[in-house]
Amino acid sequence: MGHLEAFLFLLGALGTLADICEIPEVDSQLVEKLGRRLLPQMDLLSPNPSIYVGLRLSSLQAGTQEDLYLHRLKLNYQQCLLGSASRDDNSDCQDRPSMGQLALYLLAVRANCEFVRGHKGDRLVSQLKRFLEDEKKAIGHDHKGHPHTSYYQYSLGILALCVHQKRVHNDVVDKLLSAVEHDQNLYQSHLSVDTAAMAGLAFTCLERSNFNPDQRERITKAIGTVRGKILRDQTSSGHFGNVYSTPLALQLLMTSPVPGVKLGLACLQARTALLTSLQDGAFQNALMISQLLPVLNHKTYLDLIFPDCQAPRVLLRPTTETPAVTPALAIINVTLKVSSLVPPYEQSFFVLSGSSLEDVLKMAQELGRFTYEAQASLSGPYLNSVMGKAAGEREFWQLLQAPDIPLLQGIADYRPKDGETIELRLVSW
Ligand code: B12
Repeated sequence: MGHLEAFLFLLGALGTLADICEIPEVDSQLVEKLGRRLLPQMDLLSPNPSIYVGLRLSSLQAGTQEDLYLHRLKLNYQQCLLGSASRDDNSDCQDRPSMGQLALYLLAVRANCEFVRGHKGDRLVSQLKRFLEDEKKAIGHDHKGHPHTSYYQYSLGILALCVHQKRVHNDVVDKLLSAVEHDQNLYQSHLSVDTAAMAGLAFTCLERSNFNPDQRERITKAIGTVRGKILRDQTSSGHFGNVYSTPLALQLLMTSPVPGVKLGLACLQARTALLTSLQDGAFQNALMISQLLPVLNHKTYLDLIFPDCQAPRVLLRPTTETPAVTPALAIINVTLKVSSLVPPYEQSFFVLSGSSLEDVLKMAQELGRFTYEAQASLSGPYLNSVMGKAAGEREFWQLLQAPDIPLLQGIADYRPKDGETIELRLVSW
């Protein structure tokens, strides 16, 4: 090859590289440390399907603990979703799993290279289809309504059916397509990066499986739209949206190249940003870890179409090491504020440094004048009521660092700093 040809070849190779989102290898010890944080979570009472999916798509495994976990997931979801008799027997089954939880459960089954089958499997699939039909009705013919859950869960539902090779009705897909198409026209997009990524994963699965050939063109266009949105939402630090939406965003961007876009560079910047966040300890929450682990193993939820259950994975062992330095105990001052209610509430508390926001809420409740309620979710405790005022439909109690910075973590994970004021604000979404 002459010099010119070699130069052109190199240019071509670099051009192709620029179109591909690849995440270079991350230090395996760092990945293991992250994976080990899931182990104690796997002993908790209600199993979390996202943790199982995350582990199976990672380079790590939890041995027999993992098999037991899947067994518990199956028992739990089948009992809670099928048949009222078994529901009475099972005290773990307080709430019926939502559409998104059922979808995640089906992803977990597929992560073990199984297809849902038999009478029970068919009933779960029918149930998920029914959930989607109900949501479709809630959105309405004119697309003016909203799903009872969210477009995130709607996308999860379509994705789960798709990886199980179950066809989804064109009408159901149409609602998600319309949500993305209408969002595109808005100056400020309403779909979060997480939701856009999940919708993109669902569409890409449909595109690859060719399940909805009549809608193929719209599906391909919608994939381009959500990818474009995610790339536009890259921050100066490199994250797509924020640190916690970056894993799902990368999952989508990794699925296929985008011609003419410097995708490779954007993904490298995201990887660097993620590594910095990892080293800063940003990933403590099990659900967030479960969305990140596949990315660090170059996998995405689309790998559940044809999962590789023989791939070697490193066995995780619980750590025996104790923290090198015990942080000095200090007392800090945190102020809690609720302005959305009459009369407003504001009170300062002295708590140990390192306390979570949940610890502060508990203390406020114990001392009187303040009450709250939280409900368990796959992400941890979700604050749903403050001073007896429960968030209504499409409302939520937003957590803010006063005056106006929304927190990126929930009440159990966020640790206020000395002198900080935390506001709980009832807002619509
Ligand atoms: C939809 C959504 C919401 C909706 C939920 C309502 C609804 N009807 O769906 C709204 C807009 C209300 C919301 C609120 C918040 N959210 Co949100 N949310 C999501 C999203 C996009 C999907 C969640 C979902 O449906 N999962 C699938 C279902 C099957 O799982 P699930 O456990 O049953 O779902 C429930 C919980 O996830 C819960 N929920 C939603 N967000 C959060 C956040 C936390 C910390 C907790 C404990 C629970 C929780 O609502 C879901 C529906 O009931 C995720 C994205 C993601 N990557 O996971 C972000 C996400 C989980 N949310 C996040 C955050 C930070 C929040 C807030 C804390 C923001 C704030 N500053 O107030 C609040 C929660 C405050 C509170 N009261 O406790 C972060 C969490 C990061 C982390 N470190 O854990 C994520 C990852 C988004 C992000 N990239 O920043 N959220």
